[in-house]
Amino acid sequence: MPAGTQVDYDGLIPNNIGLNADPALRRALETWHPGYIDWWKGSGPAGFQDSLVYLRTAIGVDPEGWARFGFVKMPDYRWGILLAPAVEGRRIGFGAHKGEPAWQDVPGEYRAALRRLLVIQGDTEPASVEQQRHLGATAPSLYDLRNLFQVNVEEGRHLWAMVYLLQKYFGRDGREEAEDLLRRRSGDPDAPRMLGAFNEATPDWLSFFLFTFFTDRDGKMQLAALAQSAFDPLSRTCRFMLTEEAHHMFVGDTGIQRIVQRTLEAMRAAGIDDPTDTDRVRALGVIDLPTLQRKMNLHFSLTLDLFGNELSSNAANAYTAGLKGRYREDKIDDDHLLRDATYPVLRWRDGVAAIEPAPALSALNMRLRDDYVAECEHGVARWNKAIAAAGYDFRLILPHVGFNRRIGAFAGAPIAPDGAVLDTAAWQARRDAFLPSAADGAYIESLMRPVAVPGQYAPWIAPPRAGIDNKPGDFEYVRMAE
Ligand code: BYC
Ligand code: FE
Ligand code: FE
Repeated sequence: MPAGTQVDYDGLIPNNIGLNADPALRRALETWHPGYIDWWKGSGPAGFQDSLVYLRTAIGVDPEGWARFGFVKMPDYRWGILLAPAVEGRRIGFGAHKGEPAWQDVPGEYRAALRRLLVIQGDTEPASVEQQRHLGATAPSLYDLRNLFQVNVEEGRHLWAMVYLLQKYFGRDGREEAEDLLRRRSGDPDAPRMLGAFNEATPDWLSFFLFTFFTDRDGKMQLAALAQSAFDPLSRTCRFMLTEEAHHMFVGDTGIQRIVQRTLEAMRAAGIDDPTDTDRVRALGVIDLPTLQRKMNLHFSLTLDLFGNELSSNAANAYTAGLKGRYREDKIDDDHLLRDATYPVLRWRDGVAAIEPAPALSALNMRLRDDYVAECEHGVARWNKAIAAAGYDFRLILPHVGFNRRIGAFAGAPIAPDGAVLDTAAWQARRDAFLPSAADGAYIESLMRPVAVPGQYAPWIAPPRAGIDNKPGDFEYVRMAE
C-alpha cells in the first residue's frame, strides 16, 4: 500500500497523517474541535441538525473507493484530515527551486506568504457554509436538500484541511489563525470573510446552483494551482480536496440543467414560442431564461473578482517561490520559470478593452482566470444545447469579463454584458437589464417553497436523471427529526 493510504478511523479525528504519533498536533486539533462544532451548529445549516442525512463520508484516499454512504446526523459527520498519497521522490516543478526535492516543511523565508495563502483558502470554506445556511428551509426536494448538506459538510472538511496545515506547520501563529477562521462571518460588518464574493448573500436555490457552478469552480482552479506547490503537505491536501470538489460543481451544473429543462418543457406545453415573454413564462411558475441570464451575469462577475488583479506581484512571487503554480503546471511544455515569457492580458485603456502582452510571471492570475473562463464556457454550451434542441432561438452567454467588476483593471468600468462600452449613466439606467432586479428576486423567492416528499420536486426544477449512490427515485435522502 503506498505511503499515506492507510486511514485511521478510530479516534475523534479520522486521518491518514499519523495523528496518534503527533501528540502536539493532536492536542491543537482537539482543542480547536469544540469551537468548530459550535460554529457548525450556530452558523452552519439552520435546522436539520438532528435529521438523518444520506451522506458520503471520506474514509480513504484510494481514488477507486474513498467514500462510504450512509445516514448521519450532520454534527456527527466524521470530519477528517486526509491527504492524497505521497508521490515517491516528488520534485518541485516550477520557479526558482525547480528540480529540488519537494519540501516536507516550510522554508523560513516563505512562511508569511504561505500562511497568507492558507488563510485565504481556509476562509472561503466556512464562508460558503454560512452563505448557504438558510437554504434548507426551501429545498426543492429531499435529493437537493441532501446535496446541499453534502456540499456543506465537505466545505467544513476543507476548513479542517487548512487548519491542519496551519496548526502543524505554523505553531502559535497557525493556532491563532485557526481561531480567527471560526471568528469571521460571511457578511459581518465587523468581522467579514476575506474575499468579496464570500460576503454576498446566497438567497435562493438558483443562486446556490450558480454559486456551486461558478464559485466552487474558482475553488477547483485555485486548489489545482496550489496542488502544484513545492510544499508537499499542501499539494497532497489539495489533491484530495479536488476529489470532493467535483461533486460540488456537478450539483451546480446539473441544477441549472434541470431548471432549464423544466422551463423548456413548460414553455412548450403552453405553446410559448418567445422565451423572453417573461410574464407568460412566469405565469407557468418556472424560471424564465432572461432571469437566469441576469443571475448568471451576477455570479460570474462576482467570481471573476476572486482571481485578483490581472497583473499581480503577489502571484509572481508565489510562483517563483514555488508556492502556487499554474493550472496543470505539470502538463505545460515550457521552462516553468517564465523569466522571459509574456502572456496576453486584457487591459482597460482610455475606455477601451485591449489585449496587451505582459510579463507572464505578473500575469498568472489572468492566466488562471482564462483557464477558468474556458471551463465555464463548456458548461454554458451544454445548457444551450438543450435550449436549441427544444427549438428555441435563445442562447445563454457568459458576460464580458469586464462587466460588473470590483477588482482588477475593469473595476468600475461601465461595460455591458455584451462587451459594449457605455457611459456610467447609461450603464446605471440599464442595470436592471444586466443584473437581477428586486422584482426578479421577489419572483424567485415566490417559487422557493420546500418539497419534502420523497421523489417529488418543486415545479420549477426537473428531477435528476439518476439518484445519488444509484438510489431509486423515491429514496428518502433526508429523514426529518421528529
Ligand atoms: N476580495 O495582488 P492581488 C474556494 C486583495 S474559492 C477582496 O491581485 P493576489 C471555495 C488581495 O488579497 C478559492 N480582496 O492578489 C469556493 C491583495 O491584498 P493584500 C479560494 C481581494 O494575491 C466555493 C490585494 O487585493 N482560494 O475555495 O495575486 C466554496 C491585491 O490583489 C480580492 C484562493 O483564493 C477579492 N476578490 O490574488 C468554498 C487561493 N482579490 O495582500 C470554497 C488563495 C484580491 O495586498 N488565494 N484581493 O492585502 C490566492 O491565491 C490569492 O490571494 C488571490 C488574490 C487569488 C485570492
Ligand atoms: Fe471547498
Ligand atoms: Fe466546493
